[in-house]
Amino acid sequence: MIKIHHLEHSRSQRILWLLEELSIPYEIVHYSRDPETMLAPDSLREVHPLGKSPVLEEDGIIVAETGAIIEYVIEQHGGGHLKPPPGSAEARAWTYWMHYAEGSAMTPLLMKLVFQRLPQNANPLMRPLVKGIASKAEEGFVDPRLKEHIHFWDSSLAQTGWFAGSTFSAADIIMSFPLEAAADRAGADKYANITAFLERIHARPAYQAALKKGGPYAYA
Ligand SMILES: N[C@@H](CCC(=O)N[C@@H](CS)C(=O)NCC(=O)O)C(=O)O
Repeated sequence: MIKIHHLEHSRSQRILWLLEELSIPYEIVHYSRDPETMLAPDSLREVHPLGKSPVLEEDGIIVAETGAIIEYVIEQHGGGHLKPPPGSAEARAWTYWMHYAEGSAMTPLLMKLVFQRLPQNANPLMRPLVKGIASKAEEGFVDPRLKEHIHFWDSSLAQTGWFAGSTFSAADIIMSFPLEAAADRAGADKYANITAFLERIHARPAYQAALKKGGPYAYA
């Protein structure tokens, strides 16, 4: 049976959701974050050297990286679901989003999170200075980049409401995390197509079932 090494409050939630959408039985190994550092416990490094979640395990096969896990599941167990027909324009879009979500969209979001947390981790005497530098970097560099990405998502969703063609697919699953995070901390909730997308995915029974099984999930 598929085993998912799942860290609370994390991107890993998408894999549980994918498996629920496909009605594939799976087992979850739960990991909690360190309450101070928010990092994963060292025990995850015994599963994969980088100690990040998600990691999929099946019959001795270990697969890390959300996109690679999604492709593995679709290929091995998808039965033709959640991926457009090979060779179609929709399939090319699907592959694009599969790489873009973690390769491009998450970069400015992660930078924003780092700059937001910098002042609170600084020496109290240095805090005002660090805060000033962090705000400058956020406003001058990160926020404009992030805005471009958010506009891009909103206009991509304008046509059909989904990322790869006219129906729901695993491209929507991988894109859910950047959109959720950006709605929470970067103003993406002010964009109509993004908000409608988030409402639609959150209402899906498989999304709800995955949330119940996965435990705490605050993507901020
Ligand atoms: N691009 C990787 C990112 C993996 C990743 O950074 N996972 C986070 C969860 S959101 C994690 O494990 N963080 C805990 C840590 O860094 O210790 C993927 O999509 O699988």
